[in-house]
Amino acid sequence: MKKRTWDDSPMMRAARCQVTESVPVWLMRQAGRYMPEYREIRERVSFIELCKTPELAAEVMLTAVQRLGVDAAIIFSDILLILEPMGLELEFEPDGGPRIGNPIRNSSDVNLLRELESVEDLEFVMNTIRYTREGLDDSLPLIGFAGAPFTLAAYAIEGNSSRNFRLVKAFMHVCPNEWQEMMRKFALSTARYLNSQINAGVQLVQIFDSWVGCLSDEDYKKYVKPYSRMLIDLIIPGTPIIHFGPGNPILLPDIRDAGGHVIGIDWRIAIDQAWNIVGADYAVQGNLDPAILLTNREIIRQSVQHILRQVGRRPGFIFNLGHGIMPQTPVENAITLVDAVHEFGVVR
Ligand code: 1CP
Repeated sequence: MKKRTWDDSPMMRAARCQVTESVPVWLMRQAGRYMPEYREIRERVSFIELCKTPELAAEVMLTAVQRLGVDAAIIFSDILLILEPMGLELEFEPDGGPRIGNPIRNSSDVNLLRELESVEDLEFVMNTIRYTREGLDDSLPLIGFAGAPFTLAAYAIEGNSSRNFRLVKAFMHVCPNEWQEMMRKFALSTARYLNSQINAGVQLVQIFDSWVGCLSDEDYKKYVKPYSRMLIDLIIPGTPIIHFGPGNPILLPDIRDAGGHVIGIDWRIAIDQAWNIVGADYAVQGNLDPAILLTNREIIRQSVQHILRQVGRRPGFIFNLGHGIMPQTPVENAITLVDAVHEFGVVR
């Protein structure tokens, strides 16, 4: 069978640490509230309904990809949707924040947490993948994603977005056996979910450990790393894995050792310094501060050049933000960023 052209795209090549003609760029949360087209759709449907309507979810992402001119699409979905078929009641409040109706607080809650045996209840995600892949240019890869066990546990225990993570940390230390059982369920369920996404047609997967930066290195090693590794080890070989755990650069060597081919880097550490820490055998993705997109064309272009200069010509770089794009971002500024990476990131 003839290889699809996405297989030779800058994004896929960079993920495999191969030389590229240009630096690939995509943005975390590239489809979202900062886009007028998205806000218009959200006036008609709730966020969860949007995720569960594959034609619409695909349209939202395809519109963003076209508007920005990025080098990859990510499925329009959410890391929290897996919690529903595992037995947790998920809602999004009118202000956008998530809420779990029956958070995990004790050992009987952990027993009630259902390991995902089949992805039947998440079939809408697989359909979003099919529709997005169908509408996407053959030259662009599609990224699937899921939350890492710790970040899922943080929402499952806290019950909402937390600032200090006191409940999840207390649970981890006070109930280590229940913690292990819960993390095992999240790791195995997420592996099944990501493998189904791969079978449905995504070319890479990204694992979001969005809140892991709240932990010390010691606690990461003891309570989190074994389960991130369990998950990553179960993913179908041959699919590049992007492992993103922002917030605490001290964790980078352990995040790398937990697994993945591309390590996501936030803006708290310089990209060249981060790459030296993770090592040249790994690709890296990052790391512009999303706040820069609230400034102006000149500052955005200079910031892009600065990062590209730090990276130099090392193969295996994927340009992205250090975390998700902010809702206040003017769309023109996001386009300016993508254009600047394409202008200055041509490898001559
Ligand atoms: O319309 C709205 O109000 C919903 C806003 C929104 C969007 C656009 C949420 C609610 N989720 C998403 C989509 C989404 N979420 C995507 C796909 C779209 C894209 O990238 O363009 C992805 C990859 C996510 C992943 C996600 N959801 C993460 C990991 C990424 C990160 O930013 O660290 C997390 C933590 C979530 C949880 C979540 N989803 C939505 C909210 C408001 C939150 C809570 C964030 C918090 O706790 O502060």
